[in-house]
Amino acid sequence: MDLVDSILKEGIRSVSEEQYLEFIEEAEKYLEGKNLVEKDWSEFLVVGDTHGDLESAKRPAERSITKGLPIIYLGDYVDRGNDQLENLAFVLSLKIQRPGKVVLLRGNHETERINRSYGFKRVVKTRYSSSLFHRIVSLYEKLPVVAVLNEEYYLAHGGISSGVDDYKDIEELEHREEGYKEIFWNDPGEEVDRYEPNFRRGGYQLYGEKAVKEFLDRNGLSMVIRAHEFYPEGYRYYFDKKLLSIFSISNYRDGNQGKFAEVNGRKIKLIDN
Ligand SMILES: [Mn+2]
Repeated sequence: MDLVDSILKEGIRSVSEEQYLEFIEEAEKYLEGKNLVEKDWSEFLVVGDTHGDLESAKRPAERSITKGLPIIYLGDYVDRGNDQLENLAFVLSLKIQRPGKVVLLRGNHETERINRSYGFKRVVKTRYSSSLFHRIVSLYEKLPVVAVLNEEYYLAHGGISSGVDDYKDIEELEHREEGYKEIFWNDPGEEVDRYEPNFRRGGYQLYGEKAVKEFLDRNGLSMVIRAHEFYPEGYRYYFDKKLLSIFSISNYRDGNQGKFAEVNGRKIKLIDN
């Protein structure tokens, strides 16, 4: 029985630290190990934040397998939820099983600093050890931050970065640079022209309609799809539908409805999760 089967049938208690560690090492071989991935997918599923909620990661995965569609997760797999180690193992197992049809992007919660404050470090230390936690943190470095699909869609956890004009330059960003971190921290702002400091996040940037349209035009792209923010209805369009923001966890707050997206060419269907 493989590790995810054990987790699904018998719970994380059935998995030893050594087994989890071996699984992380195996999964890491399948990750791209670069900042930017480009795919020619014209039909695909997109999933926003799942934060340790295994059910919200599983439902879109089942649809992607049934329909034979590739799937991209926009990051934030851990912190907050009840199944953090389980959810991380689940999405990594998808990558191992269908490496060319699954992309896992890095969210702002795939960082040591945030895991220290929002619960994942404690979860890993309580069940296993801090050395396993540090091994997982090093795996985060292998996750891409941006996917460009069909030379049309720009996907990232937070969105565009004030440091990046040409998306091809993302490949060269160092992980300690502000321009790299903005990709998984920034938020869109209706009142913002181009870029303004994002006080709500205690740093990074809000980006506005002009910044998005100029970025898309310059790069010959048509749309940004991102996650990173909660909406009761599970999604919100911004900037004349040049940007779609998705949140995929249901019952996260006050019976909210999570959504994921099914993209087919220019058509986007939002599906209850
Ligand atoms: Mn986030």
